[in-house]
Amino acid sequence: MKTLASFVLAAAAVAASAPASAQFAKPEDAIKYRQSALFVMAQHFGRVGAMANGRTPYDAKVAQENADIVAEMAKLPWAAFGPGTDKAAKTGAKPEIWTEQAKFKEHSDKLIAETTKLAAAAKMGNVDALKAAFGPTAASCKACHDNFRTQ
Ligand code: ASC
Repeated sequence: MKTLASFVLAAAAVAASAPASAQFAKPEDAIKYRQSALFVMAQHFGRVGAMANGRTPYDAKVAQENADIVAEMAKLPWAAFGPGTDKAAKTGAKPEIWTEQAKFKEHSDKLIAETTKLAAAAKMGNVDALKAAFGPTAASCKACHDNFRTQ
């Protein structure tokens, strides 16, 4: 009984530590999920960028709404790069994602940190703060693409 109880506790601990988003019915779903999350993030990041670069008029509320979405989306793709999701569907993901996992995680953590700062900057309501945060965020997108995505 003691053994069963500790097994149940251990299983519950594992389940609780895995994000809900880490569970996919099949590898193709994981690939579609991460590509979709990155696509949605890019759409909203593009809207922030247009304002940061003066291509569209600065609107503090719109900047904040879009930057918040970017920061939320930035958390999602990484759980979908699990084992067996390297080539189950068309993907630009390089094998290094799975062979250099610590380095890949550094890149995803960096993106999460930069997009969090971007959202905080957008909340300040001035375009200069937005501009200052946009560059480092775009650089973190690019660094990961340069290392881990086929061009
Ligand atoms: C974007 C977008 C990316 C990044 C990257 C930054 O707007 O879709 O993937 O910025 O181009 O270098």
